[in-house]
Amino acid sequence: MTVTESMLANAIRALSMDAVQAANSGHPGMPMGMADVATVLFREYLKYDPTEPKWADRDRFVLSAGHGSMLIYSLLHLTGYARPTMEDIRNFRQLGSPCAGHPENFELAGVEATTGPLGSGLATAVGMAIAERHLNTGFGDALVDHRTWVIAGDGCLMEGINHEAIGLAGHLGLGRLIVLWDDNKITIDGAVSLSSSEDVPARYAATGWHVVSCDGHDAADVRRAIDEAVADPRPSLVRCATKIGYGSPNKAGTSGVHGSPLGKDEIAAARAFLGWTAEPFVIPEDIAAEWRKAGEKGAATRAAWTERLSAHADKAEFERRMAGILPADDGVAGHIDALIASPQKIATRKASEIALEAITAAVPEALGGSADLTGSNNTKTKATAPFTKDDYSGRYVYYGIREFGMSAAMNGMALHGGVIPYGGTFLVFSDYCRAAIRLSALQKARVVYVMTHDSIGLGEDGPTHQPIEHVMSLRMIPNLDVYRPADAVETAECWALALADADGPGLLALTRQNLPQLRTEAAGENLSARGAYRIRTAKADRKVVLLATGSEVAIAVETADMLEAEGIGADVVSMPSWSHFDAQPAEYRAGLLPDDALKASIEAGVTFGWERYVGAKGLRFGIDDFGASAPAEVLYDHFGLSAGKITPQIKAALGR
Ligand SMILES: Cc1ncc(C[n+]2csc(CCOP(=O)(O)OP(=O)(O)O)c2C)c(N)n1
Ligand SMILES: [Mg+2]
Repeated sequence: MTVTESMLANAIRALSMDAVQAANSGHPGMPMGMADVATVLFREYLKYDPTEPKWADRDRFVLSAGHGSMLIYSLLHLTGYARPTMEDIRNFRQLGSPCAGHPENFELAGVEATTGPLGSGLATAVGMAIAERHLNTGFGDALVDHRTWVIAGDGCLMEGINHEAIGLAGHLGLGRLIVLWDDNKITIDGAVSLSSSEDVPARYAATGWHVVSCDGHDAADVRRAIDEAVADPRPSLVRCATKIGYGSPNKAGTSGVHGSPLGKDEIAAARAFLGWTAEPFVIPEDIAAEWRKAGEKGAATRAAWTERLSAHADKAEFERRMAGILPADDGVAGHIDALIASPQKIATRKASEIALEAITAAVPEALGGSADLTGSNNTKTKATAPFTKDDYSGRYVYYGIREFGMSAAMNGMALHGGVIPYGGTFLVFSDYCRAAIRLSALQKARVVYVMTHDSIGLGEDGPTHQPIEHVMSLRMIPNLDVYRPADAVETAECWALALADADGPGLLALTRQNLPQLRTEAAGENLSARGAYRIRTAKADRKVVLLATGSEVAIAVETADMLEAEGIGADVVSMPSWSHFDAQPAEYRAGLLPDDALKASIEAGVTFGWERYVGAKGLRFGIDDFGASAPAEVLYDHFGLSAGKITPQIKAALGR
């Protein structure tokens, strides 16, 4: 019997409904509905080699509709990836199985991005497409010549981030980005028409996309549409008309099949409808063989590519960049030497710009940008020309006012590899980026967020622009290193740390206002790497330790001077990074924060959280309300963040 395309797709359907049934949770509808489209994609278009899943020139495939995770698990298994095994699939959604509820990039090679928050995957794919075009200009078609494919559902297209993502992709003319839209007209609550009546294709077309439609259950029609998408120079939306849960005779086409097991009886009915007689988790050998053959097709293409790489003049540089290994000199050490020789009283955003001049000159993979605040975030350097539709060699993306879209795109760039993205906005708008920052951290993506105007120190723009809870709330995200440097030297040190961390994001909180350079002597090491260190040692008998971050370190030093003038010994600890400090040995931490001294924190943000270091008896100077509009110095005094206002309170606590 010849194996038909429908039989191949039915293998996906069977695995999906059986795995969801076994787990008694999951989403069978989407994989069953998109099985035919995915079969065409993975057999005929997608460039990949399951034996070398990290092959640099593979196509990137992002399942943006992450709830349909069984679709990608089925495909990876059937095409011959080492994982997931059938045992892994049997254990779908169970602890220890790489077949997590939603696809996780760190669980399985072949899962390029963690998806599940709807819309994010598509926006992440935009970044992958940016990275591909950029690297293509540097290394040529011989080494970099691939596409980015996305399967997205109604939800991905409805989310606000979709607007930002497709606007950016359309503007940049990312023609190698192809989105296959599962147009099944169903979401969880029921018909899409309950909540939406927009003309999606018209919206995409208006945004500079090519749009083509097909019958998602007719393989020949899917091929026709994909061929058209591939041929068109614009990014493409392929609208695939499908039936959610196709194969389930009684539930297909309804929201009932979106996120619940079909149930034993309906699975039996589906088996009969599809003519699928094999037991659960068994793929008939002829069908399995046909799928393996599809998976083997890429090997020859990869072998030819490997030969081209071997003969390529830029082989070593290409491999270095794709491996994510920084150049031997990232430019920071020389820059710090210059600062020590000639101290700078500048805002840390300006210090960041100067550090970036050195970094972007030394690290060609650094690819910057800003969400329309280039002049305020100080993110653009001489080495970074604009990345435009006409010149993808540029290293600076004008993201427009698209903070979430920028952040998600940066995730995609980092996950693609070969580039290290950094991008800026005001710290207060980190809230707009937050869902993507969380995904940077979860996905272990090296993204550097440059967040300026980091406190009431920004002054007159007032409470809407003044971060209060932001630094503290960002510290709560696991695997995100938040840095709040105190001066130009710490800023450079924090940049070096953020760049060096290949396994997660860093976020720099930087000031608008000028700060004195407190570090004027060569340290011989990156002191910020400790997370916190003594920047000033008590002269008199130590009674108090002042802990501060960023712009408040200078205030802490002034406070210490006032206390010392009255014979009260005060250490000042600068604490640019909580996460780095928490990773230090216990003796180091205890040495900085001794039990026998009063501890006081000074930070122009919420005091919530500082108990962790100052203890129940410590003092916490900060701001637990929204800011106000006034010049920065007036605000610092108004909110009590000055040496003159802090010193008496410390004396009182010491009984002096
Ligand atoms: C940001 C976000 N909001 C809500 C959800 C919960 N959720 C998961 S799937 C889904 C419906 C998605 O509809 P659609 O994309 O059409 O998927 P289909 O039902 O067709 O499989 C929702 C609301 C989510 N995963 N992410
Ligand atoms: Mg839908």
